[in-house]
Amino acid sequence: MTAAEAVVATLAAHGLDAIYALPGVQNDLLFEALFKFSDRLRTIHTRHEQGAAYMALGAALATGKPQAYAVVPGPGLLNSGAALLTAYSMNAPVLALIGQIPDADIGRHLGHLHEIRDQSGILKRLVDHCTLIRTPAEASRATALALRAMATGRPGPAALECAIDVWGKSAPVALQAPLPVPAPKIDAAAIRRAAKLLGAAKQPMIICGGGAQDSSAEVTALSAMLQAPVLGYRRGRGVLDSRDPLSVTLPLGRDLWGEADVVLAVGTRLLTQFRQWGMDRKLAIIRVDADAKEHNRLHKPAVALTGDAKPILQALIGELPAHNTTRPSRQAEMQERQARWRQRLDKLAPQIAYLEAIRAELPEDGILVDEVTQVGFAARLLFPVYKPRTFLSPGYQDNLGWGFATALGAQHARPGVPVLAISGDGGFLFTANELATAMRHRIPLVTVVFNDGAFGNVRRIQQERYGNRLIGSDLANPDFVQYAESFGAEGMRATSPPELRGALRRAFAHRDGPTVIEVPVGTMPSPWEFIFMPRIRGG
Ligand SMILES: Cc1ncc(C[n+]2csc(CCOP(=O)(O)OP(=O)(O)O)c2C)c(N)n1
Ligand SMILES: [Mg+2]
Repeated sequence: MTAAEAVVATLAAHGLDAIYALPGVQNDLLFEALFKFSDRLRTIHTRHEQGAAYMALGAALATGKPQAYAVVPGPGLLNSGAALLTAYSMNAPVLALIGQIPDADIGRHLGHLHEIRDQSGILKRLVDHCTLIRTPAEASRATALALRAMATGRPGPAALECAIDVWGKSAPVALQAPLPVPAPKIDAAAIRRAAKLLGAAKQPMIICGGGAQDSSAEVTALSAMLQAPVLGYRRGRGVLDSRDPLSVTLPLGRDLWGEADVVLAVGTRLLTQFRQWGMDRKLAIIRVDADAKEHNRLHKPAVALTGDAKPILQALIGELPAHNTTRPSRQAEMQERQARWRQRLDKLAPQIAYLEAIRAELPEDGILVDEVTQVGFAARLLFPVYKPRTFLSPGYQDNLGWGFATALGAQHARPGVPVLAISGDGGFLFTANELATAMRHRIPLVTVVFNDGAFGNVRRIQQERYGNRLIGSDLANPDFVQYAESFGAEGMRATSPPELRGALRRAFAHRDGPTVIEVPVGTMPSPWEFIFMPRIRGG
């Protein structure tokens, strides 16, 4: 087998069935192998390397399973950089396969095509696990080790580099089967301490981050046992169904943080809580995190539990009844408090009307991919999310332009459910070229572009905080309907929430290719007072 065949066969043996890729001479022999294995692993080629990497990211987020992309070195790698950075920040299992200049010349600065200084060093700053494959004999094991690293501890991306003249080298290859992922032993004494604390808590609260996405049933059970509200914002949304009165987001979550005596934090950095909302000695924190280094970064928790959230929460559910009491329902109280905040959030009425139209048409298991745009900011606060992994939000990078191509990957990996991308006119044009990819591979993604002719968020800040000195925030746009149609995609325009509903219904019925719906909008009210809120604890 060649080194390339060993890598591809190993990916297939690990259950990957697609690779998002953009070819080039350094990777020609990788593509030869992809051709050979095309019945097991489909190659989805994109129009820009960022599209390939974002698609892998979207596929990983929508499925929770590892995904891969392949690009040429130097500019190919850098073009994929923002997506790889986002994958790291979101703990998403994305494998980057990156080409290299001739093996013997790596590090010699000879000016080979796409040469970049210390590519391995750059990759090591972007991912935790990175290997340069030097022989076909090591290629399969290197791939399996990368995939294991992506699932070990805090999940995340990994990278494999391989030189132009190594991909095609042949040797007898022993294919490496998936390696077992080491799981830390659950600390029974810590589980007992956590159960005691929670059982005795007067105002328990649960906070979920992206690390809780695969323990929805456990969080739901604990919330019911403790009558504890569950805060999820952005990446933690959908862990507890929004229809449960105990399911909260911002800003009610901040009020509850101010009242809590014990917080169970699952797969979240707690950065907003510690840095914005404040902390004091009256609050005990129980942290569940896959990464032991996360526990003590800002405040030492009362109890630290390291490992996968699901088995840890299951152990906690087993232990809790011995320490907990039957608690009166908080349903009425929570409904009343949610309604009160909802009245204040009505300030965001224009965004809410569009979100209601979307929720009415997006099926329960449909996936909404959020963007750095006005309706997106409101969605994080208000969009009802019913199931885990159905609300994809870009995490702390919050990088404009991630949405469309990420959604394309989500829709490609989950063909059975409708995926909807929302974006502004600014964000959409970061990757709108990938409409060609959606057409080429018949990906039925539906995209709504809210067009205010501006980097609206920036423009509003310039208006409100900088004396209306507008600079670099107005945009000249194409006609988005004609733009979509020029690719052969469906293009629609909707000028009101009811019209958007109708357009969405038609768009979701069209499963043969992509649809873009342009929604012309005016300036929207600012959401920031609900997102950056003042300290509530610790003076
Ligand atoms: C990669 C990146 N570049 C720049 C920004 C800063 N930024 C945040 S919002 C925004 C404007 C968004 O414009 P648009 O997509 O049209 O959404 P709107 O606010 O108009 O709804 C910009 C430039 C960012 N978040 N990420
Ligand atoms: Mg805009």
